[in-house]
Amino acid sequence: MSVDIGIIGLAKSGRTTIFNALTRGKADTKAPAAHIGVAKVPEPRLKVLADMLHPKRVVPAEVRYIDVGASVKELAKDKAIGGQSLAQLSNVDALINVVRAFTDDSIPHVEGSLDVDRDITTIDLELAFFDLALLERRLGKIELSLKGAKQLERQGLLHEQEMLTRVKAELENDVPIRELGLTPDEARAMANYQFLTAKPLLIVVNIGEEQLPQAASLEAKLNSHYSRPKRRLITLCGKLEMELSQLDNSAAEGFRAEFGISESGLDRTIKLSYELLGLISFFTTVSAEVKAWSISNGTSALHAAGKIHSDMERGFIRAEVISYDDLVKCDSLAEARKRGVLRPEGKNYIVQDGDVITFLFNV
Ligand SMILES: Nc1nc2c(ncn2[C@@H]2O[C@H](COP(=O)(O)OP(=O)(O)O)[C@@H](O)[C@H]2O)c(=O)[nH]1
Ligand SMILES: [Mg+2]
Repeated sequence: MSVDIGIIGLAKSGRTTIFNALTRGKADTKAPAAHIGVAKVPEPRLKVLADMLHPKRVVPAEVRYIDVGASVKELAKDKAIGGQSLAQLSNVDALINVVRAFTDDSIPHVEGSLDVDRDITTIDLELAFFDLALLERRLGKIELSLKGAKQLERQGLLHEQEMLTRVKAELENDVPIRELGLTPDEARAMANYQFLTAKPLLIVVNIGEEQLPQAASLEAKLNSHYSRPKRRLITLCGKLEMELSQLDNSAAEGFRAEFGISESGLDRTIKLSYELLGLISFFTTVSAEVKAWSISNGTSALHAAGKIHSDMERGFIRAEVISYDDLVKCDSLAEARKRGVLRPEGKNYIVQDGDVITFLFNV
């Protein structure tokens, strides 16, 4: 399982440009088709571990970006063309909404004028609309099923009906599902429907190069308005980031310094996406490979093992765990073992960000 992030937004907002920047891709910005690409998750601790342990391979975690290439509205309307893209979109873990802020007279804005607030609202409405349609379909089916339902099934259906009716009322009042503060049980039940307003949302405001000096203040101003639970906003210069992503790292750093950009768009976007998704990293060091893995905060050692291989989960014996900081202090696993800081943990242990783990299992 990798982390999947869907890129949506109005046409000509710069979705494909930002997709290319994030994945170092060269997708044709003129082609309307969907694009899928992979980005390596920046993780500075990997390099430190590699320098210490001298593995044969260093394997970063990956994020998949999907540039859907059609609007949510179009996808929902036309099942025939939308089917596959819609399924892809429904499956993502988080969404990026690209909003145009750059000016370019040769590229007319689809709505006729530049208006960041309007465009943010437009996409919010499209997502809400999509979920409302889904809710209505499901509620209709429940209604039908209730007619012939036996007692036990009936209880379940009534419970579901009650929950969905509540969610629908909130959505109609412009409260997206991600802001409802659902209990973990409710959230788990809701996850099955793959509602779009339940997904964490990163709004990427695509600015022009000439706006770079104001990027930070614009971002702060917009965030004070749009930052909510599981929703954040950043400003990026998509076109420049795309050009820089095609250069090697040191050249790109040089240009960034000139433009006064402290961190790459890729790094910032992934970092924020991870925060929104509640993801943490852990590391494995077996078979001459140092690998980074992404899991949800709160995952047990057992499920973390299952993320690597289902055999590891099935035959789980125990985990040997050391925190990244402790390992760096000891400077080797052998020394850590000698000092007794490499500790055995059982299947219910909650994996912490930065844990270096060896899973023991038999199959
Ligand atoms: N001037 C300028 N043009 C941009 C910027 N970002 C994207 N564009 C251009 O806007 C057009 C639409 O971008 P594209 O990524 O294809 O948008 P999409 O339709 O949302 O996928 C392309 O010609 C891009 O080169 C930007 O930051 N500044
Ligand atoms: Mg495009």
